[in-house]
Amino acid sequence: MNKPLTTSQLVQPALTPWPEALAQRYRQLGYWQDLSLAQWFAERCQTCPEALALIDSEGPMSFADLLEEVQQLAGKLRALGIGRGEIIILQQSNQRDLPLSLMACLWAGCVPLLALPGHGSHEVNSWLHQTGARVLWRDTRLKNILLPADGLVLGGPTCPLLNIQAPPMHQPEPQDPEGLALLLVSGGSTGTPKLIPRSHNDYLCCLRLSCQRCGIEARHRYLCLLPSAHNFALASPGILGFWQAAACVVLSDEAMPKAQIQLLERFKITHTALVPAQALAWLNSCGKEPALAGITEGVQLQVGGAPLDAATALALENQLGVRLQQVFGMAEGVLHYTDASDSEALRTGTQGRPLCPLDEICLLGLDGTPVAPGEAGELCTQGPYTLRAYYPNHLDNEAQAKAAASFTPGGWYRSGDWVLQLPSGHIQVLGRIKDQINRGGEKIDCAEVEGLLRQHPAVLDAALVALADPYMGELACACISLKAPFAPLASLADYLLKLGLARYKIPARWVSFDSLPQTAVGKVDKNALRRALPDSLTTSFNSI
Ligand code: AMP
Ligand code: DBH
Repeated sequence: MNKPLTTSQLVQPALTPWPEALAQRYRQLGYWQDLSLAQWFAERCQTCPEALALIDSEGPMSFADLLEEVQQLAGKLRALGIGRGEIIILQQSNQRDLPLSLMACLWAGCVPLLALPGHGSHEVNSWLHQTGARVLWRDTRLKNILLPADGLVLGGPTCPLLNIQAPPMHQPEPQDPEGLALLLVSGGSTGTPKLIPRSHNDYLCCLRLSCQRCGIEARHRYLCLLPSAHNFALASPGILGFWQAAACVVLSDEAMPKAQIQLLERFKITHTALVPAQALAWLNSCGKEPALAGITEGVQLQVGGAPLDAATALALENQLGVRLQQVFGMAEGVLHYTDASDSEALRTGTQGRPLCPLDEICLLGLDGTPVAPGEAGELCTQGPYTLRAYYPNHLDNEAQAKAAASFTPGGWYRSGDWVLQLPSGHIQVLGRIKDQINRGGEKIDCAEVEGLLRQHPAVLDAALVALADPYMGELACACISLKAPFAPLASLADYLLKLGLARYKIPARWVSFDSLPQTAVGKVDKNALRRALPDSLTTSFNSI
């Protein structure tokens, strides 16, 4: 049972503001410019109306087309009675609908919550519940969505937006630039997927600086292959960062490496971004068909989201001829980039330097105190585009307390990443201290999946551990102790799928234990579990 909420929990705002002194500094030094995202968008579109903004499978759109479409959609949202400040859950694939619905929400003064296409009804229902949202705007069909009585589903062939007549909204809804602009979804390190509130000022700061740092110009073209609702694809510099430079973005859902590479040629792409698993697949394709490397030659390739080993990084530069840029980021904020001017060792062996001179980095040891220079520690940070608290979860005290534990008493974000920092400021990511599996950039929160498995009538206890995988980096292995006979164990996957859990979170391997090993305090001992797994599992298996 949840305990009653305390007053401080009740008053926690949607977006916890930065301390006044920091906010002043960010503003004085020009990192915060007091514009709303919609005002920024209007300015971008009006400075170069004829320029190409976007290409997808339906064809091209100019910035003027974009603006007109957004103004019309925003007018229709209004006519449907969707009000200022309402949260709208967006779940769209990599087509124009994602940036259009995102900007339309912002134009109308609503708050878009950016779900990824891979999220299932389990995740979407938990956000509907947590935020009290009633509108879901999506292009895929999800079963078992629990909308409130006044709920509304937008998108698809029966979308109410298609039939409603409404005047376009010519001016964007005025917004507080320091207030909540959008909600991103974290990979999560506690049982409930966490929501990340981002303000207009902070999000514009990170996309503007990313655009500068990566040297984006109007003549460049970005191929967006990662889910465009992910922070990497949206703002690092991503779709919005390329628009900041009046450059064109090409959106594609293409999943096959060879066809992805061919898109580079077809659309004269200069930049793209991949997670390491995709980068490995590109290397593999070019190994089989060397002519493909003629296409990748000279392309600026960003790789991030999960660890990239130095040998693969070098192979990307040498065999694909790309200009590699490592990106270490998180939807919570702070970004690190390597630069073209870095030495080969820094480009291939580190995850880069912080984006902003005002990003403050501190490495804490396991005892919570700062480590000596040159020693590894947990990356903790504050800065002009790093959150001060997660979106509150008033319905779940335990999740709320765990989310609060991701911050130091001074409000710095504890990333859970175990890193080294070189004197040059470059970071090397050594691993994680949070209980999370990184499946090729998609983060699986162990506690979340374990909690669901424990609810199965035959399961006594469950623990997820990571297995190394040559393609995905890590895969999830579920270790299960049973309280009633159940076979085959792997059919627990169907149970998780029926609950609506995202497909990428379904464990790839299932191992039965009489009882799970425990630590002295009675927690499941994951180190002992990993040691107990048969070698055959950890050395050879196929990715799902
Ligand atoms: P998310 O919570 O989905 O925003 O994922 C952020 C996490 O992804 C970071 O805290 C890191 O654990 C991981 N990550 C992102 N980029 C990199 C990278 N370049 N190398 C290693 N890990 C990364
Ligand atoms: O993994 C991430 O979340 C990530 C990686 C690179 C990210 O959010 C980003 C860049 O902005």
